[in-house]
Amino acid sequence: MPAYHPPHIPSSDITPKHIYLSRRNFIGAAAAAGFGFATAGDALAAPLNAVPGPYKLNEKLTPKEAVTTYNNFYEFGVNKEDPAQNSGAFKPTPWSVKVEGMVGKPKEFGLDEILKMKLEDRTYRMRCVEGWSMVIPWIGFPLSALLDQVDPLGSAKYVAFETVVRPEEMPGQSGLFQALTWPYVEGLRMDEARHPLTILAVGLYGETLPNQNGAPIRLVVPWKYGFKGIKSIVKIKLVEEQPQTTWKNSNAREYGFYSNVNPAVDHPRWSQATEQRIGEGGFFGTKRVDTLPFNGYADQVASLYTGMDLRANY
Ligand SMILES: Nc1nc2c(c(=O)[nH]1)N[C@H]1C(S)=C(S)[C@@H](COP(=O)(O)O)O[C@H]1N2
Ligand SMILES: [Mo]
Repeated sequence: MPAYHPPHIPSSDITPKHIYLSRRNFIGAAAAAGFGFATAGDALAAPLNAVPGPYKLNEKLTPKEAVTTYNNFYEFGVNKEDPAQNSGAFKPTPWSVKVEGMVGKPKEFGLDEILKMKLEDRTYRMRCVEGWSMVIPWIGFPLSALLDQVDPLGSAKYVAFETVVRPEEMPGQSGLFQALTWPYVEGLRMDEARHPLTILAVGLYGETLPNQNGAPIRLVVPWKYGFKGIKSIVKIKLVEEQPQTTWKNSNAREYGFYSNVNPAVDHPRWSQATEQRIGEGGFFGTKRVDTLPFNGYADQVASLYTGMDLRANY
């Protein structure tokens, strides 16, 4: 069982320094040597075909080794290396996603059907609320395309998402200490869910998602802090009231429902003005870059929040 530490403190702050450093050197050496850092969760990776999507990003991609070994997925443990190491028993197939609630045509989508959606390459920045970021080449499709198939009712105001609960395959969901309450749940307002930047991702770097990144299907909302990107989704429900969200339930003062990336609003325990680009300036390098409003997507999304107090609802 992982030792308890408060959520969202970088493991470098809580792990005895020599252990953290030796782990870091080990991972760094493996990545530098250029061999695929095989992790338990990669076993089922299969190539996926996708067409180029909109929103080109001219930024250096975060190395795949970092994207797939430095993760937050508390169902597999609270340390960054836990998801890659502890997700080998997780079975992302067979899989289905129920879409229900305030819709004219509720439907359970099988994974094969989902993989037949028009898949696009979408390279996005991802900014974790902890102060680090990556640039990830996702493969996915607009959430909107899935919603269109179930005829949302006009009365539906929000979309609620749920991660699978499988304590027998997800070691962070069993044992004495539970980091969060399960299932992990997230939500978006309908216009956020419908925004063309919002995708359901089924792959990264040209292949199906590794378990540690949320196989077989997860949400990606690039202008919000990473925790909004709920992984291994089994249920999507259209609802009238603002849904429960896991991190807000865990600590409402620190993690709001909206959680739009905002360098001007500090986390109560640290600044959000800059971020560490994982993989640049050395694998776990110290290069920090400025955090951008809405994570650099303000042109496209700021209008969703006209008239809203972004300081109170960061
Ligand atoms: N079900 C579930 N989804 C989750 C999390 C989690 O613990 N459980 N962590 C979130 C957080 S805090 C981040 S930063 C991203 C990390 O995604 P990545 O590991 O693919 O980079 O996943 C998000 N989705
Ligand atoms: Mo995060």
